[in-house]
Amino acid sequence: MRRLVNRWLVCLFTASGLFTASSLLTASGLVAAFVPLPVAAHGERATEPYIRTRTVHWYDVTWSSGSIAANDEITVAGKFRLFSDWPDAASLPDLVFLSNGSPGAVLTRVESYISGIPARQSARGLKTGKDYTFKLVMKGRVPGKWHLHPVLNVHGAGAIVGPGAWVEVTGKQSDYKEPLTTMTGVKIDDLQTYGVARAQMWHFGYGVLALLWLLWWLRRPLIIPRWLVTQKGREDLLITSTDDKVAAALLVTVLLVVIIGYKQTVEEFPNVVPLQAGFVKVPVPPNVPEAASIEVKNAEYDVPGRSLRMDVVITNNTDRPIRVGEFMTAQLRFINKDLPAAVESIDPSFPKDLLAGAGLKVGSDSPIAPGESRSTTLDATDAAWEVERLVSFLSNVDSRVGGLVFFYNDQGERHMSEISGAVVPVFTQLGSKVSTKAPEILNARVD
Ligand SMILES: [Cu+2]
Repeated sequence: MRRLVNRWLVCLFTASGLFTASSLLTASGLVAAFVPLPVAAHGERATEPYIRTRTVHWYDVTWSSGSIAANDEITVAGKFRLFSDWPDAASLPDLVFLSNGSPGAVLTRVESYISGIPARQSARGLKTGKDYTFKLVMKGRVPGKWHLHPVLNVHGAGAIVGPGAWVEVTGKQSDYKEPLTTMTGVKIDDLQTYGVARAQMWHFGYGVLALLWLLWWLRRPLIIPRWLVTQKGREDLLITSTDDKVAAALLVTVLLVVIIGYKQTVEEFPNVVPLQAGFVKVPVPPNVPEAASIEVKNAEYDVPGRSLRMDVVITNNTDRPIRVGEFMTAQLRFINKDLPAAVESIDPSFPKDLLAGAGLKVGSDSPIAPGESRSTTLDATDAAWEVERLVSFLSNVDSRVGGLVFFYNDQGERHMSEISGAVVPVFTQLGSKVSTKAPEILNARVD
C-alpha cells in the first residue's frame, strides 16, 4: 500500500514538475512574444562559414550616415565580388535579389541597384569571378538603433548578408510618410495605409461567408452518425433539399460578389499595372586581369591562438611594385597597418567591430617587384574568428577558406585578388611552423 502511495506521489510530483516547467516555458514564450526585448544583431553569425568566406565578398561598403530622422534617406553603397571558388554545397548566383537586412520594416527600401540597373525585381545573369556595384536607398521609419546590412538573396543558397552598421533613426514614427501621385494623377497621402481598409473588407467579407457555410453543417450530428448512415446505404438522408437551396444561394452570392466587385473595381481603376514578375538581366562585367596571382601553399588555423596563417606565393603581374594591404573574408578586414595606403582605405562609416585589431602580419613585407614571385606568410590573428563563429569551417566536410587580398602599388593604386585554399586546424598553443612541403592533396583544388 505504501509503495502504491509512493508511486502516486512520484507521479504527482513529476506531473506538477512538468506542468511548472511547461508553464514557465509558455510564460517565457508569451513574454518574448509580447514584450519587446533588445536585439543585439539579427543572426548574420549563424550563417555557415563556407557561405560567408566563399560566396559574396562585399567591399568598399559605405553608409551615408549613422543617424537619420524618420522619413529621411540613407544610402548604403559598395561593391561585391562573386567568389570564383564558390562552394559546391551552395547554388550558383544565377538568380539573385538585392535586399537589406534590418529587423523588420524599421527602414523602407526606396531604391535598389545592381551595376546601376534598377534591381526592384530579381536579377539574372550574374557570374562568379566578377565584381558588381550595388546601391540601396533606404528611408527611416521606426525610431531606434538598427543594424543595417546589404543582403544578396541567392536562389538555392539563401540570404548572404553583407557587413552591418548601426544606424539610428530619430524622431517619431508618425513623421514617416510615403505619399505618391500615380501615373493617372491620383494623389495618395500615405502608401502605408492606402487600400488597407479595402483589403480588410474583402478578407472579412469572405471570412463571414465561409463561417456561415461551416456553421450550417456543424450544427448537425457530425462524423460518427453520418458514417453510420453511409454504412447503411442511406446517403439520401444526409443532404436535405434545404441544404441544396442554401448551397445554390451561396454559390450565386459568391458569383455575384465576384462579378460585381470586379466590375466596380475596373470602373474605379481603369488603368492598372500588374505586379512586375519578370527578371532583370544584369550584363556581365568585362574581364579584369588579376594584378597579382596568389598560390596558397599551405593554410592552417591555430585554434588556441585564433590565428589563420597562410603560406603563399604572390606573383606580381603589374608593371609597378606592390605590397599586400589587406586580407578580407566574411566581412572581417585584416589591414596591414604598416602600409599607410591600406589604413587610409578604411571609410569612417565602416563598422569598427569588423576591423581586426591586430591587423594583418605580412612575413615579407617589402615591395614585390613587377614580375616577381614572392613566398611569404600572411597571418590574420584576431578573436573575431571566434566571435564571428567562423571557426566551424574546421568541422565542414569542405574545409576551405577564401577571401580577397588587396594590394597597393607605389602610387597608392589598389588591386584585388582572390585567395582560397584548404585549411587544416592546429591545436597546440605554439602552433606548427607553416610547412613549405604541403601535401599534394591539400593543394589539389587551389586555383
Ligand atoms: Cu546585423
